[in-house]
Amino acid sequence: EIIKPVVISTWNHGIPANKEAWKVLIKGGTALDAVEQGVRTAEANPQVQTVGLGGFPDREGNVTLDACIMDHNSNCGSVSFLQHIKHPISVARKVMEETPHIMLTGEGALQFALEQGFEKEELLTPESKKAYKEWLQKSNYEPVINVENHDTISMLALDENGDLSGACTTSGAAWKMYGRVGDSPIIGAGLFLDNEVGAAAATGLGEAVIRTAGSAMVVELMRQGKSPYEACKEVVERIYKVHKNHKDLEYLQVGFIALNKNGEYGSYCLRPGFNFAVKNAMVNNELKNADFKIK
Ligand code: SD4
Repeated sequence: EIIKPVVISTWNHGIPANKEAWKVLIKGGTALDAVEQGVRTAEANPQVQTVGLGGFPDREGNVTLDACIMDHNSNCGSVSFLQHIKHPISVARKVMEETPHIMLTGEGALQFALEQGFEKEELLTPESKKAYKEWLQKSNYEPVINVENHDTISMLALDENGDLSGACTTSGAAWKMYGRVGDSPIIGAGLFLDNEVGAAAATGLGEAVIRTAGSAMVVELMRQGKSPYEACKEVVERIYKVHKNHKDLEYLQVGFIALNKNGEYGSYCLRPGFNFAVKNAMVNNELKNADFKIK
């Protein structure tokens, strides 16, 4: 029996995000609307210092945002290196629906957002500015595992109709170089879905997820018959193998969530500390700790 609707999303802020997404799903709304509404909660929350408003800046003090969205028809939209817009996920959706393209970046993305009626805002909050000033004293780039490269919100949903959608939005790795783009706006890396099979999304060090086409691989493994858990596990193990002798290993954390067409979900990460939130008719928006590779 297929348990639907269902929504899953990454980290603690998945709880309020799922709650919002559920309001859409329970009314028979689409997974697309659900994931957009869901992740907007994290974008708008200044306490979430790794997504949207209040995000940690890059090493020059700029808050730059990456986001993407994908629906059951494989339509997708994405923005990268976007500044001054609180809801990049909604801009990504506009790129999907209103342009002939998939991805807009930097100044072009900002210009498009303003044309679409989004407001230009200051996203660097006093708290994040303070953290930045503290970071500047040492200025070393070794992201703290589960802290500085964590908290991207990725969300996957299966609606009443049996259709999948996904969304992913982040301010990226804290203290990154100006212009750095991570996995989160890249379809196939930070997010991927195939409505015949399932959906997957990533969190963690984007460089590692891009190198391995992470989310696309998870979906492909589900197509070959693996459960969402098994598919996430195999890709994390592959990422570990690829990075065994890599300089990034020291601060490498990656985690995946996956959801298949039957409403089954799963997750796996490299190191302890990654959790995700689940809401369906059986699980009432609970946080679950992902199983991990490096014990
Ligand atoms: C990035 N993947 O920009 C993002 C950061 C992240 O959880 O996921 N944090 O590399």
